[in-house]
Amino acid sequence: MLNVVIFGAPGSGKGTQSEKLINEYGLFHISTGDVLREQIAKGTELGKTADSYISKGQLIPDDLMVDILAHVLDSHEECKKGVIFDGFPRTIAQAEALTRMLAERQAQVDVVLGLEVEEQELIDRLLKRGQVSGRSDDNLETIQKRLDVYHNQTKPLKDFYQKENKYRAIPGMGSIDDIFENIKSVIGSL
Ligand code: B4P
Repeated sequence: MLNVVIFGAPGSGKGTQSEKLINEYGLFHISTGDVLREQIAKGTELGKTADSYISKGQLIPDDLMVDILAHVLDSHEECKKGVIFDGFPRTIAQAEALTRMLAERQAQVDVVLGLEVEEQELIDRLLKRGQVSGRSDDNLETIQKRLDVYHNQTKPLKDFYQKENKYRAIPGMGSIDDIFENIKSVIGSL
């Protein structure tokens, strides 16, 4: 069983590399961004709440996000074979909750893959995606807010997982395949 957290700023390639990890290792993929966007598309109460935060570039409150993740973990047997956590945790409180939730299931985070990408490249990628995605958060104003949120609330997790000796830096510039080769060698060395 392998539990991987894929970590990085908005636009760093978390979703992109997750797709490749699923194919290579057969892990179950939990993207909290995808879960929230699905609820928005269905027009549920949760979706309406989520949209009010996402469109402003803010994070969904921790308590709500942790409940959502626990529900996903409990409703998919496949999680027992190992999970890619994509976009979760995004705060220290979420990281502590993840440690607790996995411990209750006799599991742990095995590795945190930190995709490291220069700021201008992040902005360029998200603006490019915004031309086709229709996402309410892929515009310049919201991207800037998301990057601020990342620096203030999410980046401290790098330190958190470095102290646990779980953080592995992955250079996230360059071709998608080259980045993935690097990821495979990190996982191979575990
Ligand atoms: P996410 O869906 O996680 O969105 P994201 O940070 O933009 O990452 P994503 O995975 O989509 O993009 P990627 O880097 O792969 O979150 C959206 C919002 O949901 C958050 O802002 C927040 O409001 C809310 N949310 C989600 N999880 C939450 C949580 N745990 N707590 C609270 N709130 C939460 O790719 C970006 C683009 O770059 C793509 O177009 C891709 O094609 C391109 N790209 C990737 N790799 C590339 C490369 N090597 N070269 C060139 N382009 C590349």
